[in-house]
Amino acid sequence: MNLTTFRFLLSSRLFRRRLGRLKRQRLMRLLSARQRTPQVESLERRMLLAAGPRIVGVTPLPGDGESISAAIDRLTVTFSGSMAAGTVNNLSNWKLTEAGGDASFGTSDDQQVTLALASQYSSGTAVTLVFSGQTWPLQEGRYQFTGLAGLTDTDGNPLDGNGDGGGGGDF
Ligand SMILES: [Ca+2]
Repeated sequence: MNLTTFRFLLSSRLFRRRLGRLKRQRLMRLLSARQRTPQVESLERRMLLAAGPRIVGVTPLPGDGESISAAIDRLTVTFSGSMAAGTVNNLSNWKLTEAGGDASFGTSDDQQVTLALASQYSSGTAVTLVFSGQTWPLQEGRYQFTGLAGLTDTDGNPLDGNGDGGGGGDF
C-alpha cells in the first residue's frame, strides 16, 4: 500500500465515522422527539385514571403488618371522595378474612368474617361496617381487610385500592 492510498483510506474512514455520528445524532433527536410525544399521552391517561377513588383510612385498623390489641367491633372506611352508594352497600365488595390457625392467608383454614353495614351509605366519604353472625369484638388473630375494585365513585371510576394511580385495584 502506498502513502496516497493509505491517506485515502484513513480519511474515508474518518468521514464515515463522522457521518455515522451525524446519523446517530439525528436518530437520537428523532427518537427523543418520538418518545416525548407518547410520554405526554400516557401522562394524560394516568391523570384520567388517577380519578379513581381511594380508601384513605380504615379505623381503627393499624397499618400493614401492625397489630392492635383494642377490641374491634366495627370498621369505619373513609374514601377520598363520594362513592356510588350501590357499590358501597354491596357487601360482596367488602371482605374481612382471618388467617386461621396457620396464620397464613389464602389457605383452607381461612375464615371469612361476615360483614354488615352499620347503616346504608347514601353520600359522604365514610361507611361503617360491623360484624354480624359471630362473636364480636374480633377474636385475636391475623386479619386482612379488602375493599374490592367493584367499588366505584359517583362517576363510575373503580377503586384505586393499591394506590398505583390507576383505577381497578383492590385495597
Ligand atoms: Ca390460613
